[in-house]
Amino acid sequence: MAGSLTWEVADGIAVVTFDLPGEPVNKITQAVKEEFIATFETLGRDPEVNAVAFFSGKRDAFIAGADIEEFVAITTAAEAERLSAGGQAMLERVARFAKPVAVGIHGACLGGGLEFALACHYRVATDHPKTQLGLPEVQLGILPGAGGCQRLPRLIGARAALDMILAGKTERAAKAFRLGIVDELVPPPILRDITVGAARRMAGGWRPRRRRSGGALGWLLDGNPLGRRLVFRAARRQVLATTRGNYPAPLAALEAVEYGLRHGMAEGLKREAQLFGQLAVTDVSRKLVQIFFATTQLKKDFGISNPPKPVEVRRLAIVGAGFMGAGIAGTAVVQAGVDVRMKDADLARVAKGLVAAREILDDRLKRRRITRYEHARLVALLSGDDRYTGFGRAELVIEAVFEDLAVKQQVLREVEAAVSDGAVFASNTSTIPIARIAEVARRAERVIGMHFFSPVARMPLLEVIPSERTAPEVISTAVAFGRRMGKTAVVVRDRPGFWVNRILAPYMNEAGHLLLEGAAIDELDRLMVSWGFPVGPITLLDEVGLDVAEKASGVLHAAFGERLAAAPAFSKLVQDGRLGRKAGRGFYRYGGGRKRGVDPAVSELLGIHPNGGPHAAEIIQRLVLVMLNEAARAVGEGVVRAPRDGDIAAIFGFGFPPFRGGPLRHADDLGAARLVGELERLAERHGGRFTPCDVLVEQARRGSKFYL
Ligand code: 3H9
Repeated sequence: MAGSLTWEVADGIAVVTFDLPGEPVNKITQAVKEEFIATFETLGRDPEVNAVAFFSGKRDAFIAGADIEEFVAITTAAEAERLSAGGQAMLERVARFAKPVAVGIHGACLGGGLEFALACHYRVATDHPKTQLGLPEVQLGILPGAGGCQRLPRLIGARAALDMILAGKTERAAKAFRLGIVDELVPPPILRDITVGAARRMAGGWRPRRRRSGGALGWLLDGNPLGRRLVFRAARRQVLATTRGNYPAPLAALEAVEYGLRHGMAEGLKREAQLFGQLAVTDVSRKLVQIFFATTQLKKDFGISNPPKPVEVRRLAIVGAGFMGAGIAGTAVVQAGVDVRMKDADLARVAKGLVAAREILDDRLKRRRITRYEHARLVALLSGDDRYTGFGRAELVIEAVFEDLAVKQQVLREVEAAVSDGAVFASNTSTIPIARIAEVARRAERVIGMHFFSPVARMPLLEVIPSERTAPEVISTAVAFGRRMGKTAVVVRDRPGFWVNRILAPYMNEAGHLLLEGAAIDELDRLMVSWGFPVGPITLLDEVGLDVAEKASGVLHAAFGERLAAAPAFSKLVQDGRLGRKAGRGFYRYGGGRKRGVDPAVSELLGIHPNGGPHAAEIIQRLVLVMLNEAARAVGEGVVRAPRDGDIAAIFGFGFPPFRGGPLRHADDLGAARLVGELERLAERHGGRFTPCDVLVEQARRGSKFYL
């Protein structure tokens, strides 16, 4: 195999380039590890070499970490521990290398890549947005196992290191510089010279002097054992609150850091490798790695075979300057840098939408994601009107008006009269089939669904819904533009509710049935949060808006009959003006931007007396199984093209617990035979909505699964 490390020596400095042949990114495989060792040995012996300057040969990527495929192939904890110890040993050689090593970082520097950089003696990074540094291992269910849990806290202090490691956070170069991970921040064209210069200075005896950021408080907390104990106690509390014991990696990483600081580097490394070994073979890690690869595959998948070249969108027009429209506008400007024109019925609404869109830009500025200059440039891209002016130049129009077929069709007619023939019309409907909306279209082949989730700036999913008549070029255009907006795009079939709302509906409805049987509002939420959802079903209803949920529910009921009829509980709340968080009152009360507890008036309104309802295990069983059953049924109808898409959409769309791998993986884990048995028993007691679907019955009969 061709080597991945090459070097040339000039003026006493060996300039080493890492370029893994045939791969889009550099990753550290077993073979690469051996090559590193051999290379450093050779350079160590070479009397011509006084120092090393290390770079990546990839255009915009430094090192993406250890090869994930290699570690998932491992089946025993002992083997994984050896892998980690091997990585540590290699980096120990770099750290103890007799000649100084400077590293020039441009592009993603993640996991084992950052661990390598930390072992080097001087770090220079470019200030380019693609330069990101981080230890994302816990997001794969493991921990930084090549010395990262030891070197990072020693460099920047326990508090800042835990902040990064426990959340698997990736930081831009400027932040990494402020934290002290990077010694120098430079524009890309001078990276090489500055790094080589640093190597040369170190060869001449100069040593970087580092002062930890964080001031007196930082010293108090990091610089002495008592302060550190406080830091660890707070971090542990925080981890338990966010993971609820469902993810073992952050706690293990915390232990590796703490153990190392207490017992010294060598003991810390040993403990780190042991814990890495244990984590690497857990089911949670396997599930998280599957999600990583599924997401990576989706980045390249346009949802159709032989996708035509997408239309390049430079101008986006949006109809409806409400919460969704403004969210789409702000996100499109920030992420894709396109010109955005908003239209609504009157100028007051347009102005409100523009302000809301601008808030997304302001937030980015506040979090230093964009500069003042970029902010000013992006703000200028937003404009609006109460007529369709400017629509003639848009390549893509997204409508985000009220969820009502007649209203959406009217908008489509008006837009078609205002745009060019080639423009794409996308509806942000959450439930109404695109074919129905397109019935009134003159150019139905240019009509598609782009279903964003709320809040648009934060939710990572986009459902793209072509109708039978949508042209392939329109599909690739919608997917490509969704990606430019930073979304994971999943192409789904044009059935009512598509995928996400289709499988959420029975879950929400079941929560309504349980309420009427006496389950307490906050108890339902608490149970599902402990099962792994970010919020429970009742809070989710309040967030989505009860009026929106009622509309969606009406469409699904009409399409699928009694099985998806809304629980009687919800319409009473809508009639009472309880529309959820946006109205300041739903099941919960809201004030000052915060949730203020369950509103006792709701029980009275619904005529219910919370008495605990069914026991906890049954509540969870009913809520989960009704969703899995609907998901399996929708797969049978071809709503998603592959189980992978269904699982990723559920995880990214409404936070189905990632450690369970998604509803279809979870169904596989439980097994169809068990699911069918439990659903049948529930159907006997609670009615036909639990009747197991044909897909599960067939799987149970044949012993098959969603995933091979
Ligand atoms: C680790 O380091 C453990 C150590 O602490 C201890 C060890 C002892 N491995 O995403 P893209 C593939 S754990 C294997 O489309 P982008 C990816 O699957 C690692 N493969 O590009 C895809 O393959 P294909 C911690 C990897 O520009 C191709 O490269 N590191 C790895 O959008 C292109 O990827 C991470 O978790 C890998 N480490 O984004 C970082 N990385 O072409 C994971 C990438 O066959 N990686 N591939 O479909 C990323 O976050 C992104 O890939 C990155 C580039 C930001 C680097």
